[in-house]
Amino acid sequence: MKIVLVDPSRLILKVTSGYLAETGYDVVAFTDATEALAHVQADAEVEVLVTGLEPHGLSGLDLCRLARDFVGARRALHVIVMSSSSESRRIAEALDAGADDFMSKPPEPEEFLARLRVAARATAAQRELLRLATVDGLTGLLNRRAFFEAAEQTPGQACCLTMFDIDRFKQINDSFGHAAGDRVIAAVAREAARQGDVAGRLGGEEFALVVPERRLADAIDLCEDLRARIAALSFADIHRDLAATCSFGVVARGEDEDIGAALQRADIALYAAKTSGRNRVVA
Ligand code: GH3
Ligand code: MG
Ligand code: MG
Ligand code: MG
Repeated sequence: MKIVLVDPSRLILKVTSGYLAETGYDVVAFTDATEALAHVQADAEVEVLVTGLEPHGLSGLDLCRLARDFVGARRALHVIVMSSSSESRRIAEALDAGADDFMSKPPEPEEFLARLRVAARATAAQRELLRLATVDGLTGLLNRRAFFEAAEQTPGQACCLTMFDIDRFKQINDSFGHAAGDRVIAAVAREAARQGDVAGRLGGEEFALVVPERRLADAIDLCEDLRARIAALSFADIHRDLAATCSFGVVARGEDEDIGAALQRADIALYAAKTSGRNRVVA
């Protein structure tokens, strides 16, 4: 677990970092809250922020607020405020500023370590909820909403997009059963995941991929490879006649075009791929 520790006292930072590191925690210490905030923002693996109330740069409460605002609900971050005063008003202010926990300063190792075990439980639960909310259970790809969010993060113009759909999938279900259909969906998804980091299952047997190519011609080549690999998949352990093909619509995303608009264009190209015979790539 990565911890960012913030306090103006170098002595407290040194002593505390010492026993946390001995226990196996990965600690980065700051006397300046602005630097600490930048570190929390830059390293998504930081899951615990521990701050005194009066570091350099920003107040501890402002650091809580800014760190909390930055991560929102998209990342697990457990914030602990430590203060030499344990007046109720102080504790309430810290909790209202976004802290999850409060402890006296300097912290007693036994208590601090126990509070970090609380932090580990809380962040593990939040990470699991985030995973359940973003990852499709059958395929391990991003679900529809998470795909849109992730794709929106990739700068426009730097990529192309494809939307693709399994051909005559209803027949696959009807002829070989729903479980076989699920196996086909999972196998198609595995091939798609090999082709790019941002791969999503938009619904049923429909997928989308951010293609890490700038030029439409290169994106078409990449989709053509993916199309051929899917068509070559064998499902002989289910039935020797079971096979799957996909139709693809590909677009280059415009500079300021949002993902929804680009995918709508990809869907139109996908429709053209379907009506012109299926198992093909149309741009
Ligand atoms: P087309 O070539 O035009 O895409 O034909 P299609 O049969 O694939 O058409 P359509 O998109 O209408 O059918 C999709 C079917 O996928 C309908 C639905 O029953 C089935 N389906 C949706 N989600 C799942 C799933 O998770 N598992 C299985 N086995 N089937 C699913
Ligand atoms: Mg369809
Ligand atoms: Mg289909
Ligand atoms: Mg479909």
